[in-house]
Amino acid sequence: MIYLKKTFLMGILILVVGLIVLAVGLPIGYSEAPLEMSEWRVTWFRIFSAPTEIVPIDTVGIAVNETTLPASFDFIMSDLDFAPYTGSMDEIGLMAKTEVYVPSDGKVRFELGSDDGSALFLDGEIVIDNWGLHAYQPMSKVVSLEKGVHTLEIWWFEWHGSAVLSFKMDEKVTSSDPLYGRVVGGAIVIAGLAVMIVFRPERKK
Ligand SMILES: [Ca+2]
Repeated sequence: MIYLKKTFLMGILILVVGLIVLAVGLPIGYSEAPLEMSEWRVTWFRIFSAPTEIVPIDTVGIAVNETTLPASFDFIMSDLDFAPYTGSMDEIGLMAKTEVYVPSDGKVRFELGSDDGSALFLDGEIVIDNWGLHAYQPMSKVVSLEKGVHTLEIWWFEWHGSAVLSFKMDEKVTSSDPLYGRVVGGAIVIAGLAVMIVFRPERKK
């Protein structure tokens, strides 16, 4: 009899867990969908001074080249990589723009690294402030994005010494999936009810 009683209580416990899952969802219930990126459109600059505050590179330099770079969610350029575009490895900068199509609402992680300063903008709003004269340092941020097309822009400058620019972002958007929580929660509730019915206490005669 004690065994049956414990099993019945276990059914109630399973039922409660199922109801909680139904109410709050599951942290592991998520989906991933691939992003689509256009090629980067880049304007290259020779700069006259190292900007202490975040300003468009064209306010401290002169455009010397316009190119595209392949659409890439992950790239790193350093020192000699810049010379073909600017004719120099120092006192240079760039402003690069692209569009990203996000197929569903969700979270995306960005990382921007630079020597010297850089900034990342999403739809015109600053997301990562990595500005200043400094050795290479990466900075990252996770951002919630709505489904649709979003604009990304990078501003970067190199004054003296070594020069690096790196960019990384998730290639997939991670979305929480409420349906998953409901299906799993519903299944747990049914399992709890089944246990309660099968192991229900018998009435004394
Ligand atoms: Ca430098």
